[in-house]
Parts: sequence; structure tokens; C-alpha cells
Amino acid sequence: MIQLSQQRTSKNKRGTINCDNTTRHLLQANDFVAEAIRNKMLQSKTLVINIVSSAGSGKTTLMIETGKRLKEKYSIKVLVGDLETERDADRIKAAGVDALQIVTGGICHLEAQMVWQAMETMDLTGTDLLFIENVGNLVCPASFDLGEDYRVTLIASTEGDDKPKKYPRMFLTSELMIVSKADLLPYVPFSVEEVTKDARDINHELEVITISSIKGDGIEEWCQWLEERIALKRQIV
Ligand SMILES: Nc1nc2c(ncn2[C@@H]2O[C@H](COP(=O)(O)OP(=O)(O)O)[C@@H](O)[C@H]2O)c(=O)[nH]1
Ligand SMILES: [Mg+2]
Repeated sequence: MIQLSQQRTSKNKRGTINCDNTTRHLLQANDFVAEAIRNKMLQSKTLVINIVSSAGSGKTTLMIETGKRLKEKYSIKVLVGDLETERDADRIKAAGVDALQIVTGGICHLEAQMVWQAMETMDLTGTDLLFIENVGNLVCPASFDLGEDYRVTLIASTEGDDKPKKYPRMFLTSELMIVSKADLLPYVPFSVEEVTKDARDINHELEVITISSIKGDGIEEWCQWLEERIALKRQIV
């Protein structure tokens, strides 16, 4: 039963109830596998990037455009999670980048053990860069470490600039926020300045790059961000 005094804290002024997270202990099993992935990828010096966002923010399109620019220079692979269909993996493979679909069968996020299973199917020998495109939503993927080196959150200009404060964990746990679909900025009520300010209120170290995968703006900066980190990963002894 909720104590009256709890309801009256200044934090919950308007009757909000903060629920206990009973799935927390399940995450410990996930983190154990995530650590095993991290160790494996450290040995092979593969840079692992976990790409997260709402559905339709442009993750797969960005994977394709990044692949087109970097695939001659680096060995790149993509694991892509969706509830159903192999459509995204097919799109990525059509662009000449090796991809494997992880069909979650209804689960709204990727878990480390799914990535581990996929890694046993896909030969990652000599891979410089492994992208993991997560299932599209800003909620549960935030809680599951996949053994990545960096988490990158996309937020499209079409989805509203109020999302960081509504889904703070995603922005708190990311190293980079990509504002995608920048070509649509003149037509939608979205402020890059506001979204950056809100996201940095949550995570003051968050880096920000504004991109249009369709027009190519910002892709150069993004590729440079990746190349610097591929080089750093190679240097780790
Ligand atoms: N205008 C515009 N549309 C984009 C851009 N990137 C992706 N899209 C479109 O947004 C839709 C969803 O993209 P997709 O890459 O499948 O998003 P995902 O669900 O996050 O993987 C598709 O119709 C894309 O063509 C962009 O930079 N600008
Ligand atoms: Mg996709």
C-alpha cells in the first residue's frame, strides 16, 4: 500500500507513483553475457556500436550510408534486431555490407545472449566495426548492455525535440546523439539547440552530430567519429 507521506513528497507533486523495478535482477544475467562479448571483441579489436532510437528514425538508412562510405577501408558487419521480418538485413546486404537479422519474436529490445548467439552464426574474424542496430524504441533497449564500446542514439527531426527528458535513460547511457533527418528541419517544429540542451542536462558529456542520410550532411563527421574510435580500439594491447 502506498503511504500517504510518499504521495506527498515534493518529487511526486502531481500524484506520480515511482514503481519498483522487479526486472532488475534479470539484468544481471544479461550483464554477465555482455561482459563476455566485450572481452571477445577486445581480443579481436572489433569496435562495437549499439545503435538505438525510436522506430523509423533512420537507423538502417544510416547503416547503409555508412557502409557505402567505409566498406572499402574497413571490414564492417551489422547485426540488426527486429520483432519480425528480415527486411532491414536484406536492405543492408543489398548495399554490399554483411548483415544478419536477429528476429526477436515479439521482444522489444535486444539482449546480450541474442547477440552472443548471432555472433556464433556470423564469422566476425577480422571485423573492424560491428554495428548492432537495436529494436526501435527508446525504452527497454536502454536497460540492456550488449557489450558495446559505444551507444549511439538517433533522434529524428520528425519525432519532436522533447524526447530526451521523457526517455532520459537512453540519453544518459549514450555517448553520442545523432539528430537525424536534418533535411526536414525547415519543415518541422524541432530545435536542435533545445534537444541538445535537454539531452546534455541529462548527460553533460553527450556528443551531438546532426545528419541527413539522404542528403549526406554530417555523414563525413560521423564517419570520422567512427574512424577515430576504430583506430583507438586497434591500439589497445
Ligand atoms: N527525409 C529523410 N528521411 C530519411 C532519412 N533517413 C531515413 N529516412 C527515411 O525514414 C524512414 C525510416 O528509415 P529507417 O532507416 O528504416 O529507420 P529505422 O526504423 O530507424 O531503421 C524511411 O522511409 C527512410 O527512407 C533522412 O536523413 N531524411
Ligand atoms: Mg531499421
